[in-house]
Amino acid sequence: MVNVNKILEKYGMNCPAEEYGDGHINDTYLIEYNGEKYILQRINHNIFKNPHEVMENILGVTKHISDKLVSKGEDPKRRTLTVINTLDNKPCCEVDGNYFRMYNFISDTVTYQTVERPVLFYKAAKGFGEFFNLLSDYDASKLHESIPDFHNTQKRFCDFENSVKTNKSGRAELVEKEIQFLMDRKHEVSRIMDEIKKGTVPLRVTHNDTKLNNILFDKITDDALCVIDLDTVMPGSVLFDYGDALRFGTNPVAEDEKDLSKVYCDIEKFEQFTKGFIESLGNILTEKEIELLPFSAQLLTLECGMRFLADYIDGDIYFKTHYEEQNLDRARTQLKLVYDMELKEEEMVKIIKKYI
Ligand code: ADP
Ligand code: GN1
Ligand code: MG
Repeated sequence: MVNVNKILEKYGMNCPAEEYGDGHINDTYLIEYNGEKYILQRINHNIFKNPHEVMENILGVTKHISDKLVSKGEDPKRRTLTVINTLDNKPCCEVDGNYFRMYNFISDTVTYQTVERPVLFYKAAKGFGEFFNLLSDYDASKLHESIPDFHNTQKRFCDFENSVKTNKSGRAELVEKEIQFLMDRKHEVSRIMDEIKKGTVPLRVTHNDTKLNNILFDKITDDALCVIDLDTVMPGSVLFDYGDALRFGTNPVAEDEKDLSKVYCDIEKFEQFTKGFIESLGNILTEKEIELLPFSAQLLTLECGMRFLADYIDGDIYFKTHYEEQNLDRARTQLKLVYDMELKEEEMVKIIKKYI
């Protein structure tokens, strides 16, 4: 348990902190002090090994976005995160071996855990698209790689095979069917990385964690207002951002739904996201990127399922879990989604053609 008073002292604040949000990685708290709200976060340093570098990335990226919005005559206050410095002017502080940062709380916004209405997903795509466009001239060499090989699915597959071999928790025997599902797709896991190596899929500045709940929507207009969770902003492929958003948003139920008959890729939602994405970025996509759009949804979903399953086999050491089999439930929804996306590939191609 963190000592909130000791952390807030660093900011000259003294008030209670309330646990907040549904992230799998960091610990998030809502703070209310002198009538103003703030977000306090413990950066998970087992995952982000260098919190100072993460903060450097975030400061660079948010300043770039803010400057650009100002130059367009727009007010950046609710459109990008603002890091609140400590009393000694630092963007994060260390307390008892943990690292904390604070942001302004962007009020009158909502986050969604599922796409409640298809149009929300169109708006999400526009929001991520705008984020991406604002960063299109950001110097990628200024970014630290906060998690190396984050979407290197081939490397992730090797890690997964090692988890199965090591079988730290003794759970591998319980999930032979799921392991086999992944093994059957081993030949596909390097498809995007191979194109990156060839140069047919360019590296750009990408978000890399485009889950629906990493975007704040305006409570009144439902417009996508602000892209958050910037820890993984790194050079990557736009296919990672497209595929990962579809992984989370086309599934009509929770990521850990136990009833797999409820889990499928909702093609109407696929269409809404694709429409918004292509409207925002269609003119910059290469031929190879366009060709790989439907596959990227499958691959990013497969990758995430593989990570959940590996973590289950490793004994739940990476993703936060709230009950015993949660990582397994999460892995199963992802694999069911992959299966359904594979069946719907032709439909996806048709939709993409309609908007390109
Ligand atoms: P994690 O890395 O654990 O996913 P996030 O940065 O995504 O953490 O934050 C978790 C949740 O907290 C978000 O989904 C969002 O609902 C809320 N949140 C985070 N930052 C802000 C902010 N600045 N203003 C309002 N809500 C926020
Ligand atoms: C994690 O931090 P959060 O909850 O937005 C994870 C993503 C996964 C996602 C699965 C740094 O995202 O890569 O796709 O869970 N983030 C990290 O829900 O590993
Ligand atoms: Mg998040």
